Amino acid sequence: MDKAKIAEILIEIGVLLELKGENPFKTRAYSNAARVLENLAEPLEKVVLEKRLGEIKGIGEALEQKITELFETGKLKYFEDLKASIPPGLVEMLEIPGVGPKKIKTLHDKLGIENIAQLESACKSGKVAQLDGFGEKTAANICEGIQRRRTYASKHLLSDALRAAEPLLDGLREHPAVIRCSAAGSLRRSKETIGDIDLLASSKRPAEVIAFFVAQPSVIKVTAKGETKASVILEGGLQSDLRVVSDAEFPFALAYFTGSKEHNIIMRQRAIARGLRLNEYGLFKSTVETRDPKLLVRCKTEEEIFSRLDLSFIEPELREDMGEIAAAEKNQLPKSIEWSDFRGSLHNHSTWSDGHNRLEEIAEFMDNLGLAYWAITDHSKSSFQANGLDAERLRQQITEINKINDQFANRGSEFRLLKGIEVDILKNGLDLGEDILSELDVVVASLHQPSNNEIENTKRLVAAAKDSFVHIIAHPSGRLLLEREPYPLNIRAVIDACAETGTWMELNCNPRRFDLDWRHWPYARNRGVKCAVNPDAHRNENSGFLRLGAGIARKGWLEQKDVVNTLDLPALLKELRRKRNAPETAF
Ligand code: DGT
Ligand code: CA
Ligand code: CA
Ligand code: ZN
Repeated sequence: MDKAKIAEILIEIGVLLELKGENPFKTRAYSNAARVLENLAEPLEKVVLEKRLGEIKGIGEALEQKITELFETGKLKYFEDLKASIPPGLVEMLEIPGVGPKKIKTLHDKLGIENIAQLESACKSGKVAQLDGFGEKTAANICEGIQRRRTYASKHLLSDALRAAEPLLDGLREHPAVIRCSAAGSLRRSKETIGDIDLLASSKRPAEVIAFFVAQPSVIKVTAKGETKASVILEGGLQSDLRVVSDAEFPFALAYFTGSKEHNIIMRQRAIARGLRLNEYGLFKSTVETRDPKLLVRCKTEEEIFSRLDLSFIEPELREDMGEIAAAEKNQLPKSIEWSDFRGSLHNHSTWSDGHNRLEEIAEFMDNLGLAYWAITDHSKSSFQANGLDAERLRQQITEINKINDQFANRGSEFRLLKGIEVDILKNGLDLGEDILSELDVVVASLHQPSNNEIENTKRLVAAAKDSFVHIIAHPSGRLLLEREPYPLNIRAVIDACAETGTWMELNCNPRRFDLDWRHWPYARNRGVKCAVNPDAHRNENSGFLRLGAGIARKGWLEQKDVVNTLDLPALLKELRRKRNAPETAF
């Protein structure tokens, strides 16, 4: 078992012990040990083999033995016994936002609550509000959290759905009985969260394709299986539907099952207005519902279907009933950005704060990817839990980056790290002063500790946008998909402030964020606000988020010219200098 997995189990043990009401020193020892393991400089294997675990600060004899057992066997009897001694309903309650082990223990001890259903009814009957340390507000929050969890449980992150879908699609593509295949549904539309994975294939031998699909290694349960369609549950709990159609039907089925439902309804009406019928089987010369092949208007591709309805091709990401059909009619659809348009990224972390890679490693990696620049924007000092930088350390980092850039220049490479910071927006302004900010190439500003007051949050973000040293407002809403709602904010006011001051807004493309939401981008774009699609990378592999970010940017109707990190380095540097040189009144 590797050390990340072991650390995870240690953390879980700490939580379970807290649920049991063990003393806080004992419970904290486990989370401390987990952190120590994660930050271990040498390979765990070496330390275990040389029996030196016990010598490490934060790991006593008992922990040494447990870590060794996990490392060697992948199991831990102590952990299994501990889990078995706690009702599973109590552990499940931890998934409710704002409900921690201490509260759960109180609820269990005082009200005998053992699962989420009992907790919900106790909240509604007012029993929870009467408990010491709870109150009306807490009870209401718990209720809301339970409801939210219910909706979230049926949704999955785009990144998780893609990871599950790709091997399935690869398998279908190579299958001899498959003619064409594609993802459909919300996955093809690149929605930020996915209900289920819809797959479509065309074949003359559908039964073979269905049999192949349900036998895939990632399938843990087959929930429905017919001649031409099947539904399965995949590892991780995602559901996937496969439909197999004839190749003549394929483009129509693809258009239909790509959706969205709202988009389909308008397309259907458009067909009817032309004396035609559009459904999953075809486009028919008929005034009544039919699937009669003699009436079929043959189309080999989706493009031909759109064209037959006097529309230019609408990219799947745009099919959300956000005005795309009216725009397609007038040939005014955006020329969607492609992920290969990106030249770099403007918001990322290194080991100087909470990132996992050193500056040199980052530079090498991004240069090898063919990118032209990569901004290092570690956290500022107020984010002390993320080891944020003060002015002094930031100056050291600047020196370090200059050195690395010189090395690249000396070997004739044009790749550059950009010097930057992700500066916290505090109640009374930015976390760092102008003297140091002025030495940086790029300043990204984030609200990491919002208040629960809309006016207050809006004021802080607007002030940051007006600051002539801030280039980008990062993850403006603060949401975490399926986890945390946005903080209260007047987002239009923030967009307007960015438009007036020439400040850029981030489309943070960490798949848990995708923030600013794609639904706001058409407004921002119309106001002239430029977008930075930023992976907010904490490790080199996170550069892959850019690809997901392109999908979300396309949903936001963004084109290459709207996105600043598609600029080449000289053009980008010029744009970065523009805001600082501009007099405040110029906008
Ligand atoms: P999801 O799975 O909740 O993330 O969202 P979708 O869009 O993938 O929805 P899903 O899986 O229920 O259905 C896939 C597509 O099938 C959907 O986008 C449009 C089409 N579809 C499903 N039901 C209907 C319907 O009742 N009417 C129409 N016009 N289209 C439908
Ligand atoms: Ca779906
Ligand atoms: Ca479906
Ligand atoms: Zn960040």
